[in-house]
Amino acid sequence: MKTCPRANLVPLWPSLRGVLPPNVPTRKTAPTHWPYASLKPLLLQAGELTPIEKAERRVLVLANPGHGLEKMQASAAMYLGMQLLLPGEWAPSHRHTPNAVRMIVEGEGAYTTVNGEKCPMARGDLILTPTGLWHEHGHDGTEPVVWLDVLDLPLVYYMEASYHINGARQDVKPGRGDRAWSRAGVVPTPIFTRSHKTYPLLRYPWVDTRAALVGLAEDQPELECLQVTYVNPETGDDAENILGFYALMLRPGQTLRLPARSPACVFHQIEGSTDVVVGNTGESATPFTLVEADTCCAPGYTAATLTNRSASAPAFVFMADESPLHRKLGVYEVRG
Ligand code: 1HN
Repeated sequence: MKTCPRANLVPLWPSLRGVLPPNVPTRKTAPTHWPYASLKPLLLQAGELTPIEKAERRVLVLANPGHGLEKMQASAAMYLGMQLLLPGEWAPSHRHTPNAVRMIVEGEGAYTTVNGEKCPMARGDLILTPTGLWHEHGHDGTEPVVWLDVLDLPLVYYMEASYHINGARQDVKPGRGDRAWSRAGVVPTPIFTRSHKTYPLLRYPWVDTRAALVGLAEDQPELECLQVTYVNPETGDDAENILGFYALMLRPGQTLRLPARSPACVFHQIEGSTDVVVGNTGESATPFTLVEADTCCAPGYTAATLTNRSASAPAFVFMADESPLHRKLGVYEVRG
């Protein structure tokens, strides 16, 4: 590129097509599969080699090669990491500007305390640690616990708005992040709700999410896309401001085509096994097979086809995407 460093000026015209390509944006996000079977031994090895006191958070980042591994990005706006906490360990309290969620992958007995609410971790649970809320992790159990962290870190960092503050161990208050809103349709009466929390629900137990999906499937046998969205139950808005979170059920043997949409998307297998084809079937399509605890990602403006590999049992998939961000910015598109 021709530049004029003395005046800090560059001509636009040689780069115009590059920054504004015809019809479809250029995407660095490559379809990528992170099998849990190859990740887990490395994470356990990190557990032996790296004390939690040194690491603060013991995480292997699921980095997208299209962005360059050192960028620690799964997509333009999403960060993914697998975190390991061993029995008795404690990851100290801090808060930061990026929003995070954790999807619990395996193990029992660990918890995240979020602004004083001690949220127990069980497989498939979703725990929110939104922007600005104190959070620390502890483990009273006997087995290693692993969870998937999903953050909007790449975006917040790009905005030059990413920073953290360390804090003291939190005083635990009553509540465990989930109980005030555990039944849809019967909610705490607003005039008596004194807390006025920005994030009224911090923990979404998998037993309830799974039951909602199974109930939806039984109630609406014609419904093709059995998907629920993790929302703020008070407002109905997405649970967090930048990334969206969803759980999907595939009926036995079902194939579901998800249309091409502008946001990039992450798939994580909670139960069962799913064939994922990223892109339109044909030459450019990338196939992955997700077994339990596997994770993959798809770039934006790209269709995906999901097939439950079992003919007898449902499959359950957790999804994260950049939809809330795209909608707020006015760039959200469905291409069909
Ligand atoms: C973080 O605060 C956690 O609290 C995990 O467990 C991963 C990655 C980047 C920035 C902050 C945690 C993180 C993180």
